[in-house]
Amino acid sequence: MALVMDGWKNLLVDNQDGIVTVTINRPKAMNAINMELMKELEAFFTGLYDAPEADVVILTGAGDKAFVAGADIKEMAVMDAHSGRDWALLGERVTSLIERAPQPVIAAVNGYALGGGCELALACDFRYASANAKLGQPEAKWGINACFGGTQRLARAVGTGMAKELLYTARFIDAAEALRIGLVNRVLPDQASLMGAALATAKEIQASGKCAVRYTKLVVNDGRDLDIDAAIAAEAQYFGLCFDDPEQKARMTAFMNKTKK
Ligand code: CO8
Repeated sequence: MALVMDGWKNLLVDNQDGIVTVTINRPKAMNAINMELMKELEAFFTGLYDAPEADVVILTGAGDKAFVAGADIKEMAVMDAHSGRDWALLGERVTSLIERAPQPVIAAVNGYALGGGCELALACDFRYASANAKLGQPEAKWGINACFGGTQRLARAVGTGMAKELLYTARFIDAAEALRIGLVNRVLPDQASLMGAALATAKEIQASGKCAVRYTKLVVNDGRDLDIDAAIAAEAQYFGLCFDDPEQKARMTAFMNKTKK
């Protein structure tokens, strides 16, 4: 399956010279994720695995109010144990697809990123936020636990104690607090500068070796769950593989020939 650009009901997809922006587009519901939207995300991110034309992905939300205000509470309200579990499994599948996508995925958090929205952002490689962003895991307020991987990824991003505090209290935090605790890497004054900064960083990544970036993503992700000896052994394996890639020869030769700074 290749990258699909058109025909989505809830996604807008744009490819600017290899930088693919995916906009979650359900602004009337603050981009809340219902089943239909989640299945589109699953199909889109599955397609990315076989999309050599995509170098870097930016994930954002339509409008200037919300990245994603969570899973659709109206749809979840009537679920039972079976449909709730299936919904959670679908969400976990999608967040894992994002986390393991071959391309780096940057979350541009342009407003509310709550519950499943915060969890989607957490599955991305890193997050930038606009100054009006509010992030949080309010699930406990609705009588459920976070279930798109949030209990695990939030703790890994900000530490267990901070994650527990946010999960237990259902509190929203603002962009400055998210920056302070390391949940986002940068805060930009508004949506335009947020998208500009995400695009500029995507271009910087694009200028690096494609294989090098992809292997780095793999080894950082995989190494997180290994002990240090196994993790650095994996690092050496990927390092070796880089030398099979023509780009390494071309880039180092260009340095020696002084044809590239
Ligand atoms: N689900 C459905 N609709 C939503 C959601 C949502 N999560 N968030 C907002 N909307 C809708 C509102 O219902 C409203 O629609 P309508 O105009 O038809 O009434 C519209 O968006 C605008 O929202 P508001 O009028 O409420 O706008 P405000 O600016 O007053 O407030 C807020 C914005 C603060 C975002 C507020 O809407 C809110 O608190 N929303 C809920 C946020 C939330 O708690 N999200 C987490 C949901 S739980 C979750 O994500 C669990 C995921 C993991 C579980 C998966 C495993 C099963």
